[in-house]
Amino acid sequence: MSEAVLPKDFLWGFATASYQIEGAVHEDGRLDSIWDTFCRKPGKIADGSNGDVACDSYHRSGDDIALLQQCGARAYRFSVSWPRVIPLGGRADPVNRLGLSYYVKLVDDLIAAGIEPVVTLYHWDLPDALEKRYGGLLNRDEFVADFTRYARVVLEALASKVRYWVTFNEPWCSAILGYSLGQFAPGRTSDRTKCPEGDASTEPWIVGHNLLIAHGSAVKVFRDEFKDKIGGQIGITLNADYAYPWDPQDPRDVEAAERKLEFSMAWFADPIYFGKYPDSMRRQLGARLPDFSADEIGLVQNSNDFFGMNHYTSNYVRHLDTPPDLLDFSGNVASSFESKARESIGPESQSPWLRPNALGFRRLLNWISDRYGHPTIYVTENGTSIKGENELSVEQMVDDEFRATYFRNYIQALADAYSKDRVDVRGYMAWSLLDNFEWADGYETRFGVCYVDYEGGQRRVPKKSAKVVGQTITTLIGEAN
Ligand code: GBH
Repeated sequence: MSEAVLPKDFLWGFATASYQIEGAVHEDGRLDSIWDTFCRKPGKIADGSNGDVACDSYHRSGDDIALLQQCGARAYRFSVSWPRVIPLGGRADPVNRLGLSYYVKLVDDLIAAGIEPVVTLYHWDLPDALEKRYGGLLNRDEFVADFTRYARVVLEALASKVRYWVTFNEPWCSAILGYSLGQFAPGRTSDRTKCPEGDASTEPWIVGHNLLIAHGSAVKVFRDEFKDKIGGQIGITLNADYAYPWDPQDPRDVEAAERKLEFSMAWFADPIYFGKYPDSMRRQLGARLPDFSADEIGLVQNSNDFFGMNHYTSNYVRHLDTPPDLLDFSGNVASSFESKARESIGPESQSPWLRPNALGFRRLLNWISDRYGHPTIYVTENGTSIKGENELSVEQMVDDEFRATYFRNYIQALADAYSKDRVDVRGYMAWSLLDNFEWADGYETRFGVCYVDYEGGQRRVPKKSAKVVGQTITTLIGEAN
């Protein structure tokens, strides 16, 4: 019996998101999300694909649960598709009981299988009707009211059974990729070769602000109306890459690295924990960064029961001597995979932005813990793609040593943060249970610990990494022999 490093009740498992796995986009009353319409635009998705079928999990939740059991998972993080539950999205629009019942059954089946559901309310699939009706996430009052009602509908159905709630997944991605770079739905940007509409100098900051208020409003509903049902906790999931200074001897690079973390994590976490945006953001963005009214900050401040964290990779960050560009969203820095001393951050994966560097994970856990007064952290996503994986035979694909090594190193880094650095990290969800629709990268990039044969009847085969996640964690919990 090995020595226990992680707590006995450590919550671990695997994560997915509705649009990436469910398919069945027009079944049982579901209407389009902004991702359905975005995928139909030419040139947006690498392989021209979409989520029409994906992993067909709408019809195969039994298979998914069987896989989770095979992997030994204690928890499963999935997201609810708003356009399935309220197809037209709005607070006066009808609830679709058929859509809702898919999630009720999923939760019941998970619990019957001994697996704790972790439910995300919003993982990027806004009802397209709301985008068309009033500009979606850009319209503060309408969006907040509609999201709040949607949250209440889902909570009414599930709050007596679900103890872990995430309001929004990665608001940074919704705001920057959706409204600055235009890589994600709705694809707005200042780049007129990509989209006829959008203003990347203002819209991302408005969207981020509106997401924070919508989060705070849903948390209030949860706490006022539902928390007493079975207790339970609610939080938002934020993403950031860790930032190492390019030249650790240069204080301007040390500052630049800090600033980049502020422009990613602290953009959302500072308002929640401190009631204000970071000074570095206010300084650079001025009035383009909205102000919180007293009512708004009353909703946002202290609205996290836990800190949800998604993390994949790290960068070296260098200061710039030129003034910030109007469209800059990173704190006027340059990011790279090589330091001044020519150290490489890590080996390539299939995703151009992702290179494994497990120490960065430990550092980021510490950065969050130190800055925000040692909050309870749940890691709600962590994982990797593999360069060239999609070109391999199935036999080769399931022997995913690169991913297995990634998980061993990252989980060890988490255990070090917990046991040596006293970071209060109590859960870990690997991304992802399944190969799935990887947004703008389509199906060419795989993140699953289980292989999915999209053309071959949706066969699912656990890869080596599926076992490694469980073995590594249970050993650290002190359960394995
Ligand atoms: C997660 O985001 C998502 O929550 C999940 O749905 C997704 O499948 C998973 O990652 C794997 O990608 O284009 O160079 O400007 C991860 C965080 C941050 C990753 C932004 C992509 C793009 C950087 N994402 N990043 S870039």
